[in-house]
Amino acid sequence: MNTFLYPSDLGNLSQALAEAAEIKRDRYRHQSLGHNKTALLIFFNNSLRTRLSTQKAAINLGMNVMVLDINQGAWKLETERGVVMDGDKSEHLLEAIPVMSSYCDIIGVRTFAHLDNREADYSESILRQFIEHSGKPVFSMESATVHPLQALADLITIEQYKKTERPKVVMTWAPHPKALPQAVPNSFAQWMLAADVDFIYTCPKGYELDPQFVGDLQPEYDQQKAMAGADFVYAKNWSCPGVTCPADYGKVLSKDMSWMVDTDHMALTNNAYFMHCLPVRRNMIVSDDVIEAPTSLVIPEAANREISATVVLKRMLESL
Ligand code: AN0
Ligand code: CP
Repeated sequence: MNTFLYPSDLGNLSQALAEAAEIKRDRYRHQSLGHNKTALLIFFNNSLRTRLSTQKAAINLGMNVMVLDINQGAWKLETERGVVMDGDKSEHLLEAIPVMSSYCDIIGVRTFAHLDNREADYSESILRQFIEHSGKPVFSMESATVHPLQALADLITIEQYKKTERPKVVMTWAPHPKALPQAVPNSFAQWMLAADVDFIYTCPKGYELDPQFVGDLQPEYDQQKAMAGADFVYAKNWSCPGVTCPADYGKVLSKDMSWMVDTDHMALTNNAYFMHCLPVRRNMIVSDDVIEAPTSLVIPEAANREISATVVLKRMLESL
């Protein structure tokens, strides 16, 4: 596997889930695979879970691991070609990428959407430059439009906790004070549609996700109706994807607090489990009661990030 952005990069998902289950039983099973191999994890944005779980995954596989925070100690990078570099950026990505790749075997990149230019974000312009110019396998650690390590961990979690063969999984938009990327909901929807679950999502008007990720699936605008009978409720905020109104791309269109997931919402479900990728703002996205309930999976879900990253690094090591 040379790139990791989409479920199709893993091929058969049942096979990947079987590998995840095997790794969960013994996470050090493939420790010789990464001997004398180095992973470089590059962060343009903050992270707690991705940073730690991906390092741990590399350790599980016997790899060496290096972490670079671009905005803390490295030179500020220009990412656009043709710019006269007379500002605060000292180095261009086009030099930085081959230099960084000369020190490692596999590269992970976190580079959030900037939310001001839909075309640049939706073409994954920064991650694509790494893929094109590094000559190394590259995986997204949340890039402009996708967060596949999260979605794979979410799928592993659903597989682990489901009580029926084909559970009903409902993703709901929830309010947040700041504009957030669409990467998490894009990937969650894309992976759920690729997996064997009954998936719907609900959001206010204007928050429709890009057909690249949801195909022709339309949202249910009535949140209460969507929640009825859910086995899993996956909450997430996202900013306007600009599908119906491109001029609104990246904007906060609603802060309607009635969308926050509380016990009244959960009462509509089939005693559903609650999921969120974290970090989460309590009493904006989800009430204290719901996130602290025994049905909240946020901690095991985060723990499964180590498993998803181990599966992905293992696949990349196998094809070096
Ligand atoms: C990010 C987001 O919504 O994409 C990262 C989530 C994993 N969240 C925040 O910036 C709060
Ligand atoms: N869920 C997730 O990716 O968390 P971090 O932003 O802390 O890595």
